[in-house]
Amino acid sequence: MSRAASAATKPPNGAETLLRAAVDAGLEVCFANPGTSEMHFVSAIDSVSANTAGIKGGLRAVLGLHETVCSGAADGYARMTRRPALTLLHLGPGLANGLANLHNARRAGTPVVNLVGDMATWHKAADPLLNSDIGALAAAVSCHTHTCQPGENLSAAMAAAVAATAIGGEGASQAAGGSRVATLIVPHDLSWERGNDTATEANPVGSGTSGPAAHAPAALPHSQHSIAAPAPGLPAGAQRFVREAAAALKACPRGKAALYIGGRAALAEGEALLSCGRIAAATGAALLCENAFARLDRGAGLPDVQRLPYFPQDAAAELAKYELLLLLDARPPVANFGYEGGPSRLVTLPEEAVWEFDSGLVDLPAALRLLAEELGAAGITPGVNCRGTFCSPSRPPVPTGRLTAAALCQAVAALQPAGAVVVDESLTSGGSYFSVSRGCPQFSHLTLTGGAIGAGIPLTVGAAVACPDRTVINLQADGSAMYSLQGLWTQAREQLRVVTVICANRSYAILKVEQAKQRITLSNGKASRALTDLGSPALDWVSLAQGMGVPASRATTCEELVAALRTAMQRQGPSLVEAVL
Ligand SMILES: Cc1ncc(C[n+]2csc(CCOP(=O)(O)OP(=O)(O)O)c2C)c(N)n1
Ligand SMILES: [Mg+2]
Repeated sequence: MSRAASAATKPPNGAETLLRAAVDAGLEVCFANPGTSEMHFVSAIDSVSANTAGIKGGLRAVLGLHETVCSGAADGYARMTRRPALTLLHLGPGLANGLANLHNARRAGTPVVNLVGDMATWHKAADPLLNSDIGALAAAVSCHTHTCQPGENLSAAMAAAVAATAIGGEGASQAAGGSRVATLIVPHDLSWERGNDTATEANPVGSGTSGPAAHAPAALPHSQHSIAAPAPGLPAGAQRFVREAAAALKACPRGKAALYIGGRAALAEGEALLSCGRIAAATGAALLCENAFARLDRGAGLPDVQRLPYFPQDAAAELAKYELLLLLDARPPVANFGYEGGPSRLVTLPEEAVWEFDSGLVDLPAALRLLAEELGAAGITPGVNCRGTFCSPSRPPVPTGRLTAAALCQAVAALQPAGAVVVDESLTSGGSYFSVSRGCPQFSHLTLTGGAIGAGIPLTVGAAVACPDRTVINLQADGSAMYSLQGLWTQAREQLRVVTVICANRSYAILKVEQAKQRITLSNGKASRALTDLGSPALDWVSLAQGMGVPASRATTCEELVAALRTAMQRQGPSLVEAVL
């Protein structure tokens, strides 16, 4: 028998089986940072690669030079495709390095499947150097954690992990802050052993009904009005719920109701966002969105949504204007921190004045469409009879002169191409971008969902892999960028179309704001200031980027920034501009 023929008849090892099952379940990308216990996966990649194995829709492996890049990239990919990517991580320490961005993915409600190696089953008890409790680490962010066992059907284990990440999968209801991150832990010996599996039919990805029925999400109501059961399509109970919500909206005085949108409601796909705009136009309800949204589709022709302010007192003041609140795939807003004397939960309305629509429990686009019909809003057309609820095309002029944070935002809004994906981890520098970009050609806006900084650059990697035809723009605060700057190397390696604008204020500016806000006067001496100052030495972003293969330049005036952005937007690969503020 020839070598090739014998290879063909050899049963696949565990690593090949798991990767093949991932492909069968519809996964297309693996963001990887492997080690010794994952080497069989590394070797198996070619057997499932679209390029080398010629498998239609095979798996593309993308190397990240730190696990936070891999986990953040998986989040960015899922925010754009609404499908999970795989991460491949090395043992407990590798997973731990990826946790901050898995936390952000959990808050974003994005599906991610982590494949994490472990010590060989027979070696674990010896407690080798890299041994740790991987399950405990995974549990902090995962809705599903499973350690593969000897003799187990590995294809089924992978299919179950993928299914757990589906909407309505094992994760608790999305609007209640549930996770769609699944972690599969694979002992080293299982990855090399062969032939335990009879392949099972994997569950498809991305359908609202692919979660196993035994793991239907529990409804975690925050109000009297919650739909009690998962609803593919719109069953009678959901229809009744929608009609009752419509009646409540009609009965509410004009201007006293608000739609608060997040998750699925914030996306143009399925016309969910369009329905929100129509409902607002017909009823006079305000259209608010989460401050930390996973993805909001924005721009001319889409609803003009108001972002809830960051600081709790401001957010509470905004919410206090309303007597009726519809939470559309969004958790009830709470303060990000409990400040001395400050609020905790920001919604103070009685339970009967809060209506929750949760995409984990109901087909949200269908529910919003029905709600719009019930309110006589179905005929509302953006720009025609929408009473200004939708954004008209408008662009700010390109700025000139002194380069400030506001001018930086204006420059990006003036120049961003149609269909851009804007990854916004701009923190204090990006305050004005949301309003100045409202009339831009349609784009997707992604923000920091879980407050764990260092998401921006990794999110661009995933978004650009997901959307090769769209320009990804990263509004990136300098301190946060330093948590995951090695993602720039992956941008260069994969030649991703990403324009990074570093907001180089050489400071942890937000922490200075927080210090002042909390009136901490105990000490504001040199040692204290040193903990929020990044100026000495100043980070040289041009060198850092160039050192990783990303062309870069520095801008100190608006004219320099505009020229650099114009050049960058033309490039097929990545580039970076350090905007010195
Ligand atoms: C993982 C993690 N570590 C630390 C923090 C605390 N933190 C919040 S903002 C911040 C500094 C942000 O500075 P930068 O990114 O430069 O933005 P700027 O405030 O200057 O706009 C830090 C350290 C955090 N939120 N997440
Ligand atoms: Mg800064």
